[in-house]
Amino acid sequence: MSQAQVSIIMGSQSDWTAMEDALAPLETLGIAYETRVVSAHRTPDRLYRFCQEAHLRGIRVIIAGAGGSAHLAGMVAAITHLPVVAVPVSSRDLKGMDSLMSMVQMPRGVAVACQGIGNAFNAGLMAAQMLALSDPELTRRLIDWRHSQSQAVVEEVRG
Ligand code: RP5
Repeated sequence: MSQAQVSIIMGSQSDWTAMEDALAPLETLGIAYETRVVSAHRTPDRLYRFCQEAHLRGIRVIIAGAGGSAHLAGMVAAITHLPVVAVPVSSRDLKGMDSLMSMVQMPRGVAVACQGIGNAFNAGLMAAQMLALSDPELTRRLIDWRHSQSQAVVEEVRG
């Protein structure tokens, strides 16, 4: 596999079942990615190192998923200049509302592109759209994929 352009990080191995949906659009569109566990509160040194080195390794977009007090995406965005797409992972007690609120409400000056609760698929798609801005071939694949998605929607309701 070629050099990863997208890094998909998550706060815990337990986030994988939600986060693996991010892979589908990346694989369909031929974008190389990596997956890692990076926790803001359990592995702060790993977080810092990851953020400082990501752009040097060729990473261009970071997808960050976490549940609970999901400060991961905000901390990543605070350290690296790379775009950060956030996925609030559904939590046991508050069903992801806690994750959503802590990711979507970033104070002015540090931006995070927050997706819906558990919507890792759209995070992968958003990363692909960002990369397509500077890649005409990828833009063509993205347009073709969107076209086939539209074609797959039936017009007549089947009763
Ligand atoms: C967060 O706490 C993780 O992102 C995960 O969503 C949640 C629970 O983690 P585990 O206790 O399952 O490792 O840091």
